[in-house]
This record gives sequence, structure tokens and C-alpha cells, in this order.
Amino acid sequence: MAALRHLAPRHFTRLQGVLIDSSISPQSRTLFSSARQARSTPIRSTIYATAFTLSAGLFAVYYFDARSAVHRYVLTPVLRYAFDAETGHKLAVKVLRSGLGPRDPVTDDESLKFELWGHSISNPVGLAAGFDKDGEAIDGLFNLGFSWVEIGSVTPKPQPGNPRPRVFHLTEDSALINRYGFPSQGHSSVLARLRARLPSYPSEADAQSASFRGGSLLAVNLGKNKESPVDSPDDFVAGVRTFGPYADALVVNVSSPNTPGLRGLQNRELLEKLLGSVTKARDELAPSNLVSQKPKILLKLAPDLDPQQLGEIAEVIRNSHIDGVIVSNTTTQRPSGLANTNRSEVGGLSGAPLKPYSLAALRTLRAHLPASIPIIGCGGISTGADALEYAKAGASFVQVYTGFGYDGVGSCRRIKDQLVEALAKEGKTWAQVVEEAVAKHSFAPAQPAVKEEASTNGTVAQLIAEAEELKKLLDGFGEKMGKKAEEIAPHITVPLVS
Ligand SMILES: Cc1cc2nc3c(=O)[nH]c(=O)nc-3n(C[C@H](O)[C@H](O)[C@H](O)COP(=O)(O)O)c2cc1C
Ligand SMILES: *[C@@H]1O[C@H](CO)[C@@H](O)[C@H](O)[C@H]1NC(C)=O
Ligand SMILES: *[C@@H]1O[C@H](CO)[C@@H](O)[C@H](O)[C@H]1NC(C)=O
Ligand SMILES: *[C@@H]1O[C@H](CO)[C@@H](O)[C@H](O)[C@H]1NC(C)=O
Ligand SMILES: CC(=O)N[C@H]1CO[C@H](CO)[C@@H](O)[C@@H]1O
Repeated sequence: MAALRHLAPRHFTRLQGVLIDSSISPQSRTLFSSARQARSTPIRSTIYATAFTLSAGLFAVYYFDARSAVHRYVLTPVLRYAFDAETGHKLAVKVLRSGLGPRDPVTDDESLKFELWGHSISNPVGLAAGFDKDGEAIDGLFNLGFSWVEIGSVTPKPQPGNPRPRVFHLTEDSALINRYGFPSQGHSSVLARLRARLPSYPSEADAQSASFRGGSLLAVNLGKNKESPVDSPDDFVAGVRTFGPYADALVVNVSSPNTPGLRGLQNRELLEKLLGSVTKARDELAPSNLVSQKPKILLKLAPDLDPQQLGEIAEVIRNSHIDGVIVSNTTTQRPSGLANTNRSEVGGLSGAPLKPYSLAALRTLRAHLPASIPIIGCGGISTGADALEYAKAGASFVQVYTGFGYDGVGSCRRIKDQLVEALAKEGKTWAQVVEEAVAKHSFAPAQPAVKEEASTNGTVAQLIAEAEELKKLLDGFGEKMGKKAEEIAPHITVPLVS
């Protein structure tokens, strides 16, 4: 500040010197003359001022429109190159939190609408967990056009996560590797933020969902503290009790690569216990005066489970009161095609290279879960075509993270526009595509029971047919017998068939 004060008068003096010096160079003369003209014609300076204000205003309009190319091609890459991955991310959250973030200015197309748990959702593009870990930018994120914002993972107590650096860009691969280790400000900070968002007088429409916006849902991803026992559901149960009244959905994970799936009775029992405790805690929540429904419970899975493990998990889910599944978290696998040398960093890989793994896990799981349990697709989605691919595999809607990080604030709008176009080409709505895929690929409950029914129906029909044959025969026989009997003793009838 002192330096500025010191500098400013000197500059001013020099400028004044240029303006009044008669022995000026041709260049300064130009400067001089234009400056004098500007000074001499107030109208012109007004025009300059207006032009400046207008262009600033235009930039603002451009900036506040999330679709603008400036975000995708200028601001987002600048953010990426000017800062390390984590600082860039933090800055983005700060801007979105400030309420000065850009907005999606377009109403969602009718073809994107779908129904979920009795809610009408305006589009199928959600934000995955991990971007807004502490629930700082919820409304800024909804403003970008997401229909689902999932904050977290939130751990009961605050924890710092792993040492930095813990996020790595693989730009050529459109991917990220992270080993954040769940840094979290803890339940009470995040709860305070959720409470601060509550409208003072929730209207009828508001009360439909914890997002307090029509057509969109708010989810909280529940985490476990590092020092908590691996096999205890307590942290998740605490999460349900804390966030239940403020969320439309709560997400618990069994996606740690350290838990090697569900092989063996012990792991199966562990999952049964976890799902049982969490759904029980939800059922025991007092009815909320804010949100009309109790929160749905979702399970988030890793893509690194093999088909047999997924089958076992699905069986446990079918016998639980879980409302849905998110497939998937990041992968610990490293596909051979990765170009960036950051591929050798330890952590979870996300973005484009994750897509085949997530899709494969989703397809397997869809075949093991009945149509009544929705699956949310996540992993490597950055275009409308990606989203549609997930819908055709039976995902009810999708989530993005890495694609959003690379493409910037307009990413959600762009995916939606591409989807509208792709759906129009197919002559279907999102809901129709999903409904067809789910009907086709889902686990058909009690397959053998259907067969039994069919064979039972068959047997009954056969029995009836046979009985009718028999009845005819007997009728005929009866008639004959009757006649014979009449011949013998006309007053006696033989009731052979009643
Ligand atoms: C930097 C980073 C942090 C993440 N943090 C979390 C988290 O805290 N909890 C969680 O459930 N998933 C977390 N994820 C996983 C994402 O929610 C998502 O499942 C995964 O990145 C796959 O989607 P994508 O390919 O679109 O990024 C994180 C992902 C990234 C890249
Ligand atoms: C690896 O990731 C770090 C952190 O994002 C980044 O600074 C570095 O440039 C990346 N390396 C390469 C080769 O891209
Ligand atoms: C997701 O995967 C990463 C690494 O693959 C792992 O550290 C983490 O525990 C998993 N679960 C969640 C909820 O992110
Ligand atoms: C069996 O019959 C019942 C009752 O008529 C019917 O609802 C059901 O669809 C039939 N099942 C088959 C497989 O035909
Ligand atoms: C965020 C979080 O709590 N992740 C957990 C996912 O589940 C595994 C196994 O239950 C835990 O070890 C992780 O800490």
C-alpha cells in the first residue's frame, strides 16, 4: 500500500509532464493529442466510458452464462495450468460458493425429465461426490444446471486426509488420479451450512425436496473417520441421524479397494449388518417438517469388483431396504493405454479411462437387481453420448466429476444439449430409453416362480380340458345308463354327474 502511494504521484507527475511538455516525440504527441481531444470533448469521454462499461457488462453476461466458451477454453484451462490441481479446485468451489458463479440460463428440455422415488427430476445429469466435500457451494452447483448435487464424503469428526500432493492430472487421458483420503470438515460444520440454507418459510413446492428447488435433489455422501473400526457401521449411522432431515438421499460406500469385495461369509455378514443398521437408522428418523420424504439410502460401489462379487452384493441388496446403487467410484486399475506419466501415482483413477470398467460393473449389477432398484451411472461421463450409453445399460441417471473438472462450468449444460439432440434422433425421451433398458436388462424376480406359474396354468388348463372330456364321456355314459335304467325301472334316475 505504501509502495503504491509512493508510486502513484510520480506516475501522475510524469503523465502531466508528457501532457504539458512542448518538445514531445511524435508518439507522445499522438498520446497527447488524443488525450487532449478526450479532455476537450466530454461527449467523447462519455462514449469511451459507456463503451468500457458495455464491454465489461458484455463480459459479465458472457461470464455469467455457464455455456460461454470463455469458461471451457480460457478460464478452466487457465485455472488448471496456473494452479496445482487442488488449489484450482478450491478456487472453483470459492467462486461457486460466492454466488458470483456462472449460471445455466436455459430451462431443461421436456425430453430430459424423469421420475425417481416419486420426484419429478428435470434432467439426468448430477454432480458426483468429492467436488463439494464440505457443502460450501450447493446452490452455486445447482445454478450450473445439475439436477443432483452430492456433497461429501463427510466424516463424523474433521480429518485432514492424506498429505499433498494427492490429486494428479492426466490431461492427455482426460483423467485424474486422487488419493485424497477423505479430507473433511466433519459433521458439525457441514450440518451448520445445510441449516444456513434452510428457507425461513418453506413453501409447498420447496418442501418437496431438500434441494429446495423444483426438479432436483440434494444428496450427502457419508464417510468414515480413518481411525474408526473398519467393520463398524457406527459412523454411517451417525451420518444418517445427522443429515437425514436435510437430504433427499444419503450415500454409503463399500467401495474401498482395501475391502476385497464380499468373498466369504464374513464380508457378506458385514454388508448385511451395514445395510441393516443404516436403513434402520433412517426408518427411525422422526418425520421431518422440512422435507416430505425420509431420505433414500444408496450404496456406492467400486468398479473393481468381479462379476461373482457383484452378484453376491446384489443378493444382499435384494434382501435389504436399500433404495438405489451408484456405480461407480474410481478404479485402482490402470488400463494399458494411459499416456501421462502420472499414471504410476497411487490412488483412484477417474475420467474417460474409467468408463469401460464402470459400464461393465453397471451391466453386471443391473442383471442382478430388480427393476425396482434404480442404478445411478458414474464414471468417465463427459458428453451426451456417454450419458446415453449409461441409460441404455440401465442407469436411471448419471453423475459427473472429472469431465466437469476438465470442461468447466458449462459442462452440465453441454451434456444436456447433446443429450436432447441424441434423444431427438432416436425419437425417444430419456425416461423411455431408461424404462426400456431397465425392463430388458434387469433381474427378473423369482424367475423359477414364473415358470411354475406357467406350468401350473398349463396344468390347470389341461385338467379342465381333461375334466370336460371326462364329463362328456360320463354324460354320454349317464344317458346310456339312464336309458338302460329307464328300460329296467323307469322311475329310477342315476345321478352320475352332478
Ligand atoms: C478428486 C476426487 C475426489 C473424490 N472424492 C470422493 C469422495 O469424497 N467420496 C466419494 O464417494 N467419491 C469421491 N470421488 C469419486 C467420484 O465421486 C466419482 O465416483 C468418480 O470420480 C468417477 O466419476 P468421473 O469419472 O466422472 O470422475 C472423487 C473423485 C475425484 C476425482
Ligand atoms: C502430474 O500431476 C501434477 C498435479 O496435477 C501436475 O502438476 C503435473 O504436470 C502432471 N504431470 C504431467 C506429466 O502431466
Ligand atoms: C473410492 O476409491 C478410492 C480409490 O480407488 C478409495 O480410496 C475410496 O475409499 C473409495 N470410496 C469412496 C467413497 O470414494
Ligand atoms: C396364469 O394365470 C393367471 C390367472 O389367470 C394369469 O394372471 C397369469 O398371467 C398366468 N400366467 C401365465 C404364465 O400364463
Ligand atoms: C469415504 C469413506 O468413508 N470411505 C469408506 C468406504 O468404505 C470402506 C470400507 O467400508 C472404508 O474403508 C472407507 O473409508
